[in-house]
Amino acid sequence: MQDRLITLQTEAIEKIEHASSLKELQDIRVQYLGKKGPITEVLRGMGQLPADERPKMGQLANDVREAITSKLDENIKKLERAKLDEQLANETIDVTLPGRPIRKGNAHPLTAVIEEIEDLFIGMGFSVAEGPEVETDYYNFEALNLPKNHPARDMQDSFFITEDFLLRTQTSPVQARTMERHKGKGPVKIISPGKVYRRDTDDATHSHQFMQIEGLMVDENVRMSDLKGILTTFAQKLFGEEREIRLRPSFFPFTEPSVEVDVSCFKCNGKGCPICKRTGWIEILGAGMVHPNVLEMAGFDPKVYTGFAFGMGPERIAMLKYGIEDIRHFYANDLRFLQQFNRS
Ligand code: 2U9
Repeated sequence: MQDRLITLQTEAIEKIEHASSLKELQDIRVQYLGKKGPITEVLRGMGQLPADERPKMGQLANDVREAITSKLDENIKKLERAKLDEQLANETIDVTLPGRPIRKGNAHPLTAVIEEIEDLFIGMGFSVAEGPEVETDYYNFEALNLPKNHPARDMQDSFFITEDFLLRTQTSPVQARTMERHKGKGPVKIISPGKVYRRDTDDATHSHQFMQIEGLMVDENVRMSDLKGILTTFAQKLFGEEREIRLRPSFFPFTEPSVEVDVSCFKCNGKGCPICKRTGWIEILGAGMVHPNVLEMAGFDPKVYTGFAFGMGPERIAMLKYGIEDIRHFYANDLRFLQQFNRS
């Protein structure tokens, strides 16, 4: 039995030495030290031994078990150490290596222009209002003094979804809804940015979906000069302090009187260049005094309240600002185009 134990120890240690994985070592532990292992078996045979020999044999058996256990632990540590070293070796980061440039994105040029314009009007006391893109015929047309079968309706081809619902053709319905919520009490001072839809053939200057920013101010004694003041400040903040604006008579069903608003050319300072088509002026938006019918339909008494409104196309502003010739660039998501606006 003594030899058996010694042999077992030698054999186990041998195997432990040649083990190349933690798993193998675990298997050796179970194989030799497990309940069904040979050492346990030897110990079970102890009963056949003379009583005086048992303690010695017992001690030997424990020594063998101890020897195998400590050898196992030693080699497990060695293998774990080796594994860690290998991991460290593979994972060592050469801190002298240059980092991978984190490609920082930036706001879409349209978003940048819209946020810049929003900040300008928020700075003048306007708040930003938003509303549904799927609008009712009432808010998109009738509330804006465009009754059913009004010829001006066809001016802008609309995406009708049903008899009464369409994709809004301008953000004016947001103002009409906001005025109604004021229950005939002023002041109302909002801008409404957002997507609008017109059944148009896309080309360099037209898109079936584009952005708009409209503005509205309704209160007692709001005059055209207030509109001119607000738009002058807007133009100077966006295109340069030395800019001037010019108002030309125009027509919109929802404003009376109506004007087209030009800004003095920021390329040639009004001397005339290709950007301003040699006129010295660039048209940037339309505006006017809110039509009394529109005030009335929204619950405001036109004898007490007056208001002004304006509307602009952010794409047009961004194209002027960045010298972009084709409106479709804004929607094509071509990184070569978008990366030009990196403000790194
Ligand atoms: C209410 C009353 C009046 C909004 C206005 C314009 C003039 C205008 C154009 C700008 C570029 C449309 O996208 S565009 O081609 N818009 O010129 N918009 S006045 O007038 C309103 C709006 C709401 C209740």
